[in-house]
Amino acid sequence: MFKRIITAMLLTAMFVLPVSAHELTIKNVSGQAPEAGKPFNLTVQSAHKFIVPEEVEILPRVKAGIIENGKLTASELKGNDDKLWIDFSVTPSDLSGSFIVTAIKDGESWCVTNEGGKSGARKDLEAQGLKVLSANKYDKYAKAIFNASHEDKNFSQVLGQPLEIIPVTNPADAKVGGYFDVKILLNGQPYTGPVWASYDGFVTEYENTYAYYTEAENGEAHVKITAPGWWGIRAAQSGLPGVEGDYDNLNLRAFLLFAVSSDR
Ligand SMILES: [Cu+2]
Repeated sequence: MFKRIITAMLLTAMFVLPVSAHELTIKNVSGQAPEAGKPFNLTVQSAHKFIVPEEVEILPRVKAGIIENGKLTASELKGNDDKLWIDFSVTPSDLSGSFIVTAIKDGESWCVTNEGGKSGARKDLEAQGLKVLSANKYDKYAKAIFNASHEDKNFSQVLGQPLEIIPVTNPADAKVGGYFDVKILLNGQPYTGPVWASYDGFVTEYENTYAYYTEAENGEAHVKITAPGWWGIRAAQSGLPGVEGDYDNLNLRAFLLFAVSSDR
């Protein structure tokens, strides 16, 4: 009897837990323009709303920096407890074209247990006597394009991230009323699945509320641009195979961020 009540409680706990996690994004909050050889200040944000900072991610699990010559130069990260974001800066060496900044979160194993949510490998928590109902890893990838220019090709670089949104449209050519085309790869293969998009300021009151929804087919998606500003396109893949004893499922989240100019 007692056991049955516990089981019922655990099942209830499972269903009331939020299914959507904080999304990882990047934003230039200062409005500073990048200059070659000078630090360009940015933030890594984690939130349920696009794009309202909500939580300082756990620093050791996050890496962020500029991609140059296909290589990530990791920046020093500083948690900002007042603003609820991570401050960092990148120093672009060349501004003849666009440059890519990425932020990556290694989610580690997150378990739902009989004593609530806990981080740690399934086998370690079980060894402590906990009942593990589910063990999930949420890895997140944000990729932002800055200094877009018409002649540039850098924007379409493929970084090889497990879930990656690659612009087909040059952000410099993105305009209100037009489509922004992307290619989405899941482990290097065309992704088929949901795609959301929104822009800074669209909805700040409600969580998980996006301006646009479509589905990628064979790795292709088309997002209609409806306002100028800082845009984010998001894809998500849940339920990938996990690692025995560590986590049952791997879940990937990706965001592509870029600016749409108002004067086109
Ligand atoms: Cu969350």
